[in-house]
Amino acid sequence: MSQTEQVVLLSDDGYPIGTADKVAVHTHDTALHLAFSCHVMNEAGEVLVTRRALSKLTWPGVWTNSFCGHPGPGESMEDAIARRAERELGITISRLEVVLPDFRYRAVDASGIVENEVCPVYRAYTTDAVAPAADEVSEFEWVEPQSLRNAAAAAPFAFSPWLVWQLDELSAQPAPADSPTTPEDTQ
Ligand SMILES: [Mn+2]
Repeated sequence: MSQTEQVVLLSDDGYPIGTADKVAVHTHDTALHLAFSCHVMNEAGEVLVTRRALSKLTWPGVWTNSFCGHPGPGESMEDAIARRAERELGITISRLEVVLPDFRYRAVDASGIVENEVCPVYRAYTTDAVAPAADEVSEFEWVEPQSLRNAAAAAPFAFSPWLVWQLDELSAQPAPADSPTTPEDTQ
């Protein structure tokens, strides 16, 4: 394994065209690369929201989805997600499914650093107690998915831009089969 974490660079139409050092690639003019976002659920149907550590290069201190990461060269998405779940949150995940396979975004953080990723979005479950790595996650909360959507819609500036966009796209999808919509006020 190399000394530094490597990411997979992509052409504009999404094909691998090389690799780059993870730290070196994230600049004011970041090249498109491969990543993922994961939304972790517990058995109560709550979603895990995390606050990015203040020491992180991009979006320090910003509330976001459970965790994100970059698959290394030759690493499967599933392996990368399991690796980052353990590294960032100290959890094992199960029932991994892709929920936004074509998500892609470019965003600029308050310091001018750019993210520019093809970033499929996954959902997974855990029954573990979250034990975050201090250099990745400074705080976390389990919240009702609808409460998170409401909060992100009311105050999008308080969350990572990719989370806000992901929630918008997920809201446009039908509800998962195991959580049917049951309006409380049906007469
Ligand atoms: Mn990235």
